[in-house]
Amino acid sequence: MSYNIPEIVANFCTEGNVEIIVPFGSGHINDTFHVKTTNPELPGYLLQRVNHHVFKDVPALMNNVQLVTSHLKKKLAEIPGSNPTKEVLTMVWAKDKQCFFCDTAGNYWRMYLFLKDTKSYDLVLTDQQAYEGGKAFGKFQLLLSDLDTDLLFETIPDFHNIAMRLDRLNKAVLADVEGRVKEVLPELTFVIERADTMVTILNLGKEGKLPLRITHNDTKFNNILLDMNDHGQCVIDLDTVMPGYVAYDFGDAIRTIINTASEDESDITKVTLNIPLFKAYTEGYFKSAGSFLSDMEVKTLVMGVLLIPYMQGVRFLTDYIEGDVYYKTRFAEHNLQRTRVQFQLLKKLEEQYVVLDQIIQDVAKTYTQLASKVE
Ligand code: ADP
Ligand code: GN1
Ligand code: MG
Repeated sequence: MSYNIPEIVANFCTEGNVEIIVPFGSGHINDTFHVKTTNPELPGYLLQRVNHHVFKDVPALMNNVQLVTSHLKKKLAEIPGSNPTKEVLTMVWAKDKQCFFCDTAGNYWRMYLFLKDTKSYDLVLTDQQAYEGGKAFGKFQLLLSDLDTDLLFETIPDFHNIAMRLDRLNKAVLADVEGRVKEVLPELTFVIERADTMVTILNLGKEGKLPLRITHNDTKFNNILLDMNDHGQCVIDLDTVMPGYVAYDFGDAIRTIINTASEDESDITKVTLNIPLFKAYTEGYFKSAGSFLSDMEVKTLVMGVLLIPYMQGVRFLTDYIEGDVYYKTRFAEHNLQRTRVQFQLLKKLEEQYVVLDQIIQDVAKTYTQLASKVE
């Protein structure tokens, strides 16, 4: 799809003349562009078309983003040495005084200040990056822990509800619109074998044993911007910030950090676990979030580490069976390849379940001991 981007940019309150617009990032849902201006002093802008087939109520979503970013900026302003402009996304308003612009074709656009001298990583390379990622997502949850969850609109209902995801997969199998079910029987067996054990977090939540907090819900590692020294700078991609369980955010981050292969690797033998990166992320996460996590939340973190690759595999598989209607794909079996990577990752994680849980419990214990010494 091509858009008249200069015309769209003209609807926002920008400074300087637009010089060049480049497609940006590797997201699967929205379209992102870096808008550069002729003024070298200005970092430019980040323009995004929000996918309104996925996010059915973009104005309500943008209201969430507005609430979350202003809350984060207010909280950071109280912390000495913080820089809210660098550490939180800043929205650029449209000329009609809304925080988005809707074009004549019904596409929704939004703009942020471009954060220069930052990097996002699809694959994590060093322990420091993983540690900084954990610190950044933990701090994000901490700073939002006093924002009323009721204020946030659920941008995708039942986003991390595994029972609903399995139901959707079941319906896709029954409809089999593309005739692809016959190709994925081993994957379906894999899903069925684990379905009963994957509802534990959901059930603990329903029983009132886990608090609903404001969580990010898309903690892929590339949704953190690191600065040029690999320090965590800003958590981005706020479309799915809504009430959730911390184990979901933990599991999604680990899914993208611990895997030595990319999310769509064609050779699944390359999927192995980098346990030092797991430990580093866990340490960073507890450094920021250790003060507010309940014992039950700590216990469920390892369950999130299994659940999220499972759920992600279920989602890719459903999309494959439904004919690739949700995620951007570059070739016919892209979603199937992604599914196989998630399921291979899950197999490896299952083998190391005890080791991973021990690391979490050790880090939690160290954190509690240190915290009690400070008191
Ligand atoms: P998607 O929903 O498609 O994943 P993101 O909001 O994550 O979109 O943005 C895509 C990429 O654009 C990010 O991975 C990051 O590299 C870059 N990016 C996003 N926001 C900014 C920003 N404000 N400044 C600089 N780069 C950004
Ligand atoms: C999508 O937009 P992006 O690429 O950051 C998806 C996430 C998945 C991820 C898998 C709204 O995230 O839930 O975990 O792909 N976002 C949505 O890579 O569905
Ligand atoms: Mg993203």
